[in-house]
Amino acid sequence: MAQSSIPQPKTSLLSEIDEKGFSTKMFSQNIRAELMCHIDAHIRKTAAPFLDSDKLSSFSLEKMAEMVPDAVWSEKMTRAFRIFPKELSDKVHKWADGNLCKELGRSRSAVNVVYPQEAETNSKLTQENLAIYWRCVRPGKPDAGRPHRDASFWDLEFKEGYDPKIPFSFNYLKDCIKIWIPLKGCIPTTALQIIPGSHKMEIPTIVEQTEYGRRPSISESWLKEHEKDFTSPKELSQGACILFDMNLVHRGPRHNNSELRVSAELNFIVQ
Ligand SMILES: O=C(O)CCC(=O)C(=O)O
Ligand SMILES: [Fe+2]
Repeated sequence: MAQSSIPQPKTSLLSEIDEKGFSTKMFSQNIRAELMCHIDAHIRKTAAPFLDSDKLSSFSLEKMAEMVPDAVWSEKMTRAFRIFPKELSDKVHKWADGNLCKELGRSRSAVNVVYPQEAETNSKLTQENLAIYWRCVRPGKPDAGRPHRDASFWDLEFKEGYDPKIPFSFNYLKDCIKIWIPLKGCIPTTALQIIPGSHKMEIPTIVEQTEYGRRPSISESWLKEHEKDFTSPKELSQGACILFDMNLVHRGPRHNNSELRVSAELNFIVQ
């Protein structure tokens, strides 16, 4: 994959992302409802074996999630099972292409595909499925990951031979924007939290061996020093999605809200 990109004039949206590391945009209510409908069905199906069948439809999604033992939850909620089916991911990509591409001063866009092992894990996926996926953070559970920069993950993935199957050459730092979409239960204490301006900072990061493989890890002392800088843009609780630089530090917080926190995310690659 080529790492060079043609210098292009900066639009105001691009300048804002370049300066602050992020921007927000109202997301489509209709697509949000369709995505939630798919997630609702997946959670209900996961919970079904642990419930009396006559109670299935009357329980809230929160109650459903509560019925699922942690080990089953972890297995059924690996990323391979949280990737949206093609008809839904196409809608999200089409929305982003129609609403953001021009504003970013680019003429075409693409989204990377799933990892080959995910298509093996989930028989409903093919290797061509776009890697647009959802997350669900249950109250009081460790479902959210550590603070990170997505660019550090890209670095590792490309080194390990991942092919995103983008039909044009692109630079994964300059031509890629992360989109995080709130779907349910996203209030400032549960929604994505970011450190504005952190995309331009020097941040000590190492690569660690974890139970999930090699993972980048930001130094604990840096995180401690910057704990007070994490913030959640207020627009997220009003239905806007956030667009952010691949080097911006962010995290999904653990929370104790009574509602599940559900969101979707994708890498939006533009040329
Ligand atoms: O939603 C989360 O918990 C984390 C999201 C994230 O890391 C991302 O969108 O890149
Ligand atoms: Fe991330």
